[in-house]
Amino acid sequence: MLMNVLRLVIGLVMVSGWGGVLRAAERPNVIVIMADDLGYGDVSCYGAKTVETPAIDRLAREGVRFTSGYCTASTCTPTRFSLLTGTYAFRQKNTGIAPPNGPAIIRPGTETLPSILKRAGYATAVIGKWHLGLGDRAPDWNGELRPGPLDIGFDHCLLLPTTNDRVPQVFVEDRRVKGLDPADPLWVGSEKPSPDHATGLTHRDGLKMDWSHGHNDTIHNGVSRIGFYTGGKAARFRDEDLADAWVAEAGRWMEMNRERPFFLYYAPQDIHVPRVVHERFQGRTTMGPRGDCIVQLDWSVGELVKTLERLGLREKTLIVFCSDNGPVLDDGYRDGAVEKLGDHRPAGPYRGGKYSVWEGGTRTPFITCWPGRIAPGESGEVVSTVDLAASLAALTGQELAADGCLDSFDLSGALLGKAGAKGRDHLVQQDNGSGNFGFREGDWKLVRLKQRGKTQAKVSREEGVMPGGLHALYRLGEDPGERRDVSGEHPEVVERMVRRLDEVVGSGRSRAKP
Ligand code: NG6
Ligand code: CA
Repeated sequence: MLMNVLRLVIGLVMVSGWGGVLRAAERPNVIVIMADDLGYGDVSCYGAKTVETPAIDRLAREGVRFTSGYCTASTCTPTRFSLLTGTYAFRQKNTGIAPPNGPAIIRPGTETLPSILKRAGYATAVIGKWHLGLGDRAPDWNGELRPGPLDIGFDHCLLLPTTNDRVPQVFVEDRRVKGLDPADPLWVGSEKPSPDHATGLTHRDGLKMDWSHGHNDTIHNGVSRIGFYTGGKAARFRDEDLADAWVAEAGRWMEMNRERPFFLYYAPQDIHVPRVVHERFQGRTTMGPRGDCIVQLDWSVGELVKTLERLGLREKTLIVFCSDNGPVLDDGYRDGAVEKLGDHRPAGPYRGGKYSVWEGGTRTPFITCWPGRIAPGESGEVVSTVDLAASLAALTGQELAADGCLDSFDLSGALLGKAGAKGRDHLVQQDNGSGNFGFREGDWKLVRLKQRGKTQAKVSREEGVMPGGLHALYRLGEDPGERRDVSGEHPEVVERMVRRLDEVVGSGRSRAKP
């Protein structure tokens, strides 16, 4: 009898992840702030000295600062795919960096974080960078952009459709390009539309920010981009105004939904290239535009918190702060990020950054904050953005579809900073989809390359080629910078981890079948 009760209790603890199911009245608003290209070391609460981030630091001070918080991939599209679906992106084709005319990657009917919270009675919105494609085969820029966020669980959206360095520079509001004049249709393509179309190649001298690689197609706002477009002039935004636009829209939407629980996926483009901040933030740091972007990002976070305070919602709101991939310096524009870096270490103590499967690629700032409910502190538990779906489902009492959220674990206890609650016991790290993987199990980190040679360089643009063969093994505790490959000393660990990684990748899911 006692054993049975014990088993039941243990079972419940395992199932609930220890966060417990909250009664409807206790369910918090949830804001997931996902910064773009922000590295582990880019904010002062994670060790930055050259730039100050008081608003983000405040979240860390009043919440849990995770030291092993991860996104799933070292580029944007796969991380955002897995944030919203609870499934690793490598399980689905075409989840690498989405092109300007890419179709919707998350198909209607997929179990998603917003659809789960909608079932729980939440109002749902995404404001900011999308980069998960729109439309069936391609976006119909002058018509209905369907499917899109509204078909996978969001009630409302205001989007930067792809990235700020990819065309077009327009907002998408719900299903349409915002402010589009039908008399001036928007055309987007991958070929130069006419011989006299001005580009970053033909008009390089007049650019306000020069490019370094790629990014030399259509010019808008003095900056040449990836891809071509014409028309839609009235709908185009200035890069300088993006942060203000997101903040204003988020404020308006939260106020409108103040009486209901809401879920806001807040996705500012900061600090992605081209790094063009509002005039009032220009020159605010010694690091040039990259530093200024961090200041602008921090300002936005502070504004969101101010809005919550004004609406009396601060204690009713769980904020998760994270990033979509690790840092990069020169990502295609000559903006001084390399030259003005000084002592700043964008990835903190970690190796690599954006595009890599070293720790710097996916280990990022990760903070949860819910005043009154989360005791402030620090956590070394391994948590990932892919776990938000199952964790928030558990907190709000929602069952996950059996065939959905295939890699999402209920870590609600760890995310709420509960003493003794465990994070993940293993974690897969991917890049843009080359087949290279990082695999963490406790203190062990395996790096596995798909091929020797060409793909090796891709493991890290910044920090070069992995010496030796296809595998490397590191002990993160004593060697957080992944410098000393100990695979030769521990072949049995390599073998075990390779087998487990194969299992996770090959079995189609890592969340147990219900
Ligand atoms: C790369 C771009 C880079 C950035 C990245 C996507 C070039 C040479 N590089 O292809 O600038 O846009 O895609 O970044 O074009 S992400 O954060 O959205 O994944
Ligand atoms: Ca990114």
